[in-house]
Amino acid sequence: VAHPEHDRSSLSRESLKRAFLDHLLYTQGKSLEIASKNDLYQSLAHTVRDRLVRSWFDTSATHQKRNARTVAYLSAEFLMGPYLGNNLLSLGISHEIRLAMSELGLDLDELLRQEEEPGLGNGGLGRLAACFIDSLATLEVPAIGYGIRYEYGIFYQTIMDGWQVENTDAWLRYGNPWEIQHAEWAVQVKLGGHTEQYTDDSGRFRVRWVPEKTVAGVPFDSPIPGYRVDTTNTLRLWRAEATEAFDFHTFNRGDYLGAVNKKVTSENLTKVLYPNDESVQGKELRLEQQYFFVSCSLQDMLRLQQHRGQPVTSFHKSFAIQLNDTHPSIGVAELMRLLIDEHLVPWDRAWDITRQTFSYTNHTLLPEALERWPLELFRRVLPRHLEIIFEINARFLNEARIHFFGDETRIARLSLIDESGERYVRMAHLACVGSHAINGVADLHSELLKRDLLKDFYAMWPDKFTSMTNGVTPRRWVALSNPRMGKLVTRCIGDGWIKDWSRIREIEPYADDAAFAAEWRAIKRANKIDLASLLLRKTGIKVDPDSMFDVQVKRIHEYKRQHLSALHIAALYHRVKSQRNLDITPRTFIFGGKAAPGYMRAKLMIKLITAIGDVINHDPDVRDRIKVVFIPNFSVTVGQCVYPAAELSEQISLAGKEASGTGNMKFAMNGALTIGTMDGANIEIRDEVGEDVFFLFGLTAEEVYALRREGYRPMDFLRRDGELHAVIELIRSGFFSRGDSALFAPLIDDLLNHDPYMLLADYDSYAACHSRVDQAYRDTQAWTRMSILNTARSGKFSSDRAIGEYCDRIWKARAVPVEKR
Ligand code: DL6
Repeated sequence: VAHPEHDRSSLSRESLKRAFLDHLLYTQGKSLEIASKNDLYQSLAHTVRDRLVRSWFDTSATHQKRNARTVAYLSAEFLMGPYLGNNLLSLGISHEIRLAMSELGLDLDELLRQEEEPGLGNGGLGRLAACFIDSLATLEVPAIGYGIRYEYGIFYQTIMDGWQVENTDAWLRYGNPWEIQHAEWAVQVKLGGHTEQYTDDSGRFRVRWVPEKTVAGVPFDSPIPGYRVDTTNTLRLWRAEATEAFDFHTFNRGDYLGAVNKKVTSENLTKVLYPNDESVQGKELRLEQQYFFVSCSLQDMLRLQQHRGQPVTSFHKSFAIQLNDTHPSIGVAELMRLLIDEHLVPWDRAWDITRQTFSYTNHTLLPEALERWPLELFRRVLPRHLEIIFEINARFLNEARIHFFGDETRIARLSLIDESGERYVRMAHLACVGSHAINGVADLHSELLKRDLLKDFYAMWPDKFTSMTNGVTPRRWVALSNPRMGKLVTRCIGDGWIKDWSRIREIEPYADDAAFAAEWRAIKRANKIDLASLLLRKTGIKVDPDSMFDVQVKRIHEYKRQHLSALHIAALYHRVKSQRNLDITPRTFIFGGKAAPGYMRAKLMIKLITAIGDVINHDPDVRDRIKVVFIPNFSVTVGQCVYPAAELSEQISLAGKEASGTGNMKFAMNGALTIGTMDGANIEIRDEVGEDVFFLFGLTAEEVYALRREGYRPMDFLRRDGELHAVIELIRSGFFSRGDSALFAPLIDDLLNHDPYMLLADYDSYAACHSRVDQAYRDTQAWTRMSILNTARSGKFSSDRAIGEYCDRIWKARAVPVEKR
């Protein structure tokens, strides 16, 4: 972009340096001599942000002028990862900035490490949202990501005496250079109170909501640049603030402390991210958070609609709203409220608009993750919405009765209100009824939705259902995380893969090229050395970069079965101890992930892993052939170091439980082979890469159901397997817990008596599969070949492909190239 030297857009090295020093002086108030590392980082971040502003501006002007259909991605979580590196990549100035910094005596990598990652998400769902908005911008599709600007993101995890300890994540401590606050676009959000009926001037019957309180929503915008295109979309996150009117009201009554207290209460709304990924707790604050950001976002879209000079009745032509799981599903009732109560649109017309606007993605089959709100709590927080939901439900059930005449059991199952005991509002049902499209996130998951969780909706509206397999962005997960591999690939096939990951297929012929394979191996080794030094820094554990790096990083959950891996590691140890000279492939088992703070079983699983590791890592008989490391505070930043160094990717959930998985894709792109079950997107990964490039084990979803139907008895499986029996006895005896035989009893008793995730049923097959992995790894050339093929055939798993499908099949949105001014 050839802009004058003195403006804030120039990309020349000299002006980058000048701009950086300028920000150091005028934004941070420091000189190079006295600047802290944070000052330097902030100055660089501002320098880079300046360079995004023009295209950001041009993008919104183009979208407004063209009245282009805009995708609004509503998500309670956006796990963005650090911005600086990604923005440099998108602008194509990483190299120039590196040189500019080094001419000033600074190291770019050190500055990159200063960034506090905004941890505004729990895991898969939030990270998917981040990949999707990256792809939307890169594909030049008009889009806005709407979410919550939590003051505290996901907790910071440390490990003390082998246990998870949670610390607050004050990510905003030094300010966030990537956001711009737009107080002028603040909106008001009502909460609580009651409703009143009245007749308007034209004699029409209407309802007015008299809230108990009103909170202001203030937008904070961050630019989301597409990769090497002129499009820069927006991530708009809302912060709750007390409204002035409300403050004065209380203040004037002389209740100063009360006013301040209420101000604090209002602002609590966006204080903290709930740290549960697959379970809901029915907390009032959580419902308020959801409603708050959804109402802010819908009001904002209606403002934009007016700004574009469009009538509210063509809202659905201007916006396609995606509900990222049920967290924003209150949007269905809120859009109805805004249309009928505030814009006086008749019900039928409003319902038509609403249904054409929304679509819903389900991300989980786990029953404990299905959001439902006790009716009385819901009424207390959102009295008007409850009335609207009752009306939607009455009309919907009338329609359902035509489909399922006389089948009242099914009608009760379909209802938006669960009346089987205490009454609840079922949010997934609201999302289904109010959307024109419903999708799962991998083929198996979408099938199971149709067959099981949403079968009644499927019977009623089969055409609404579709499947959209997840994807991840190759920009962050390869270009940025694995620059060594990126360089090699670019040298061989050009850099087209960064924007079109399907082109990675072009490296397939190199799988048989000895020089390429040698380089591939050397890169993996260099990445392993980097990870080994990170592990040493974070845990004090020294690992051998020539051992196989066998990795399981993801949220800690029973269904993901980190404890299956723990059992297997303990069994290997048992084998090494009982056969002194056993010839095994040296392995480093690397774990990482957070457990929800109230999820005791998951926290105990972390303790089990670290306890087993503690014994193995210190036993001289093992002679470093096995190492076990739990890397604390797994995050996007840590992931960027882990995926490129992994050789084996553990994707071992019980079949039918993991909706898709996206870590499995990041590993595959970076050349790690998968050991996995037929679950989620593993199935499609195996289809793509080939069954000989995938280590498959375990029951299929069908077999899991059959076994459960027959009556699963875990002990039947234990008796068949002597080694497993010995391992379980070892754990139970307190061998890994300094003689404390009670510590792991809850885990072990559960395995023996219930084993809801069927570890014992899958154990033999898992252990046998690991023996195959062991053998395969010994043939270095064959392993390297598999690794290259694995990456070469991972083209399907880009979020660009996924977003292309959403645009074509659900959103009917298209690319709108930005006009530069
Ligand atoms: O779709 C993204 C991601 C999937 O890849 C994971 O399989 C799934 O577990 C995860 N789901 C959640 C649960 N949130 N809710 N509800 O994070 O979504």
